[in-house]
Amino acid sequence: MIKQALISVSDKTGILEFSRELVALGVNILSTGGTAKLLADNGIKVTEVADHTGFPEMLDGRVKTLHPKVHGGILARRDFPEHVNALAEHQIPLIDMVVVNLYPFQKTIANDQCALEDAIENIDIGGPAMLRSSAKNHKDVIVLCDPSDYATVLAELKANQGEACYETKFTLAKKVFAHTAQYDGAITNYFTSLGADKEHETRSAYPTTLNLHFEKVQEMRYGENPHQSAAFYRDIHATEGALANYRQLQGKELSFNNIADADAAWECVKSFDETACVIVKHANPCGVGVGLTTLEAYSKALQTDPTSAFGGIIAFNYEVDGNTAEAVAKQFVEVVIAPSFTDQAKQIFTNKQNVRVLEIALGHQRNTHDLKRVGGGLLVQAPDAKNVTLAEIKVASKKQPTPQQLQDLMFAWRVAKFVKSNAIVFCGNGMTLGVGAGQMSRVDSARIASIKAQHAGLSLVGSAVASDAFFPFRDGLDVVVNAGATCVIQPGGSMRDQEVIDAADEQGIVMLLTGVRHFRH
Ligand code: 93A
Repeated sequence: MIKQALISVSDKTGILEFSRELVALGVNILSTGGTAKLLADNGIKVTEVADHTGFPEMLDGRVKTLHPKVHGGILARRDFPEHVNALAEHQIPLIDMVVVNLYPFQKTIANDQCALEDAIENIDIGGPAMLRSSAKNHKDVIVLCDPSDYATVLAELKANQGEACYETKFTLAKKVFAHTAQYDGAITNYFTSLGADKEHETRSAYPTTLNLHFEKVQEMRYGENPHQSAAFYRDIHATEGALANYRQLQGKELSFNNIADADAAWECVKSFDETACVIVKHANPCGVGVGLTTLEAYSKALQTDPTSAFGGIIAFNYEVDGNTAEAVAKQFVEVVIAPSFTDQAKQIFTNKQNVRVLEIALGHQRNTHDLKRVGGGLLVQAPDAKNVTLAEIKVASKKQPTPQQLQDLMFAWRVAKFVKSNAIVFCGNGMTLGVGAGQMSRVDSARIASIKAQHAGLSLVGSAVASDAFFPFRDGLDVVVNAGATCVIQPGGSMRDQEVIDAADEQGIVMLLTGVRHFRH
């Protein structure tokens, strides 16, 4: 039966209701300045920590709860007679519950203009000390650092004569250590991001040590291959629109490869404003289509490469209706992703229980960093967020593009960004016609893309081509033009740009330069 709780919170959400209920359970409440005032003003009986310790809050609040009468009451082992006797000798009452949330350090530094002085004042010292003391002694102390836990803990206390079971206390303690580690990580990242100048006015996005915070979502049966163990972690800052915030409506558990491919499909489909469908296999789009309906977009995406689409991951950026679901359910599909599904669509998928159906809100959340693990290290970069606008694109050829060619080229360029390098993408009429991905030479990607279109029975006559990086020689260009392309979009920037542009003019095709490269590995 808990008798005494210490409450000291910066985020005062839900604290009045919670404290009131504790008092009703007969709990004595100790509290710090601002929190105590709020409780007292609302008619809740409370003892100030300063009155409890006999020591005033001092140094502008820097020392409020750092006192043996607080930490002794939390840390004493109730089953150790020496501990119990020591408390009696020094007249230290037990504290059975600690409710603390910390000075808002992360929120303070989120403002780029935040002064070092401000950041420092928002480093909580007493709060983490109490949280850690309680979490260490979780066998006897209930510790809460998150307002969203108040209701469940209260319900348990009420149902259990003012007690919480060991499992609950352990779970809460685990949460505390994760929370204080993350808090300290944020401080470390901030300090190590400060410039060398005395006022630390420059702040880098890349601190000298990186504290990343991910929480486990699930463990998988295996990783990329059955002999590799694996788990999926979510960035604790992930918001709506992030793949990691998926909601699975049905189907088997997602595998490692499912999640990797789902991410590729979701990132690509999200980049379209019009209704789009992206089919991914082995992390590459094997078909992309846009249309007036999700069904039209899907039919186009499927046509590009029906062979590869078998067992693929299919993503939509608009609600999936019954007609589309019916068409999708006819093929072997591993995962279907959309912001939402109509009831009819959901019903249709229930007949295909193996299909994993994911709903992800359509937020434009982007990771702050792109991470790539290398032996003993980590490569960190800003994500490839660049989307060129028409105004930034130059026509390099003598021939000017028609409006239809421009539209096809912009579509092709958008897709190429999501295809592994070297990427060559043939498109036309709002769909991909041939995708050449992941080759070590650009000319081979071009050859593969045209062969794939042939196999799918698609004509490349009058098609548009995007190349994710410049053509180092004219050979790649010759391959796509001989296959039927009449317009090409590429970054430019090669030593031999002139040779390639001359080739375009010689062949009488349109060539656009974006000035932006989209390598993806
Ligand atoms: O400045 S502190 O590091 N020193 C302390 O001794 C201390 N004790 C509690 N910050 C301290 N706290 C923090 O005060 C708590 O973690 C909580 O965030 C905040 C609540 O203050 P108040 O009740 O005055 O609003």
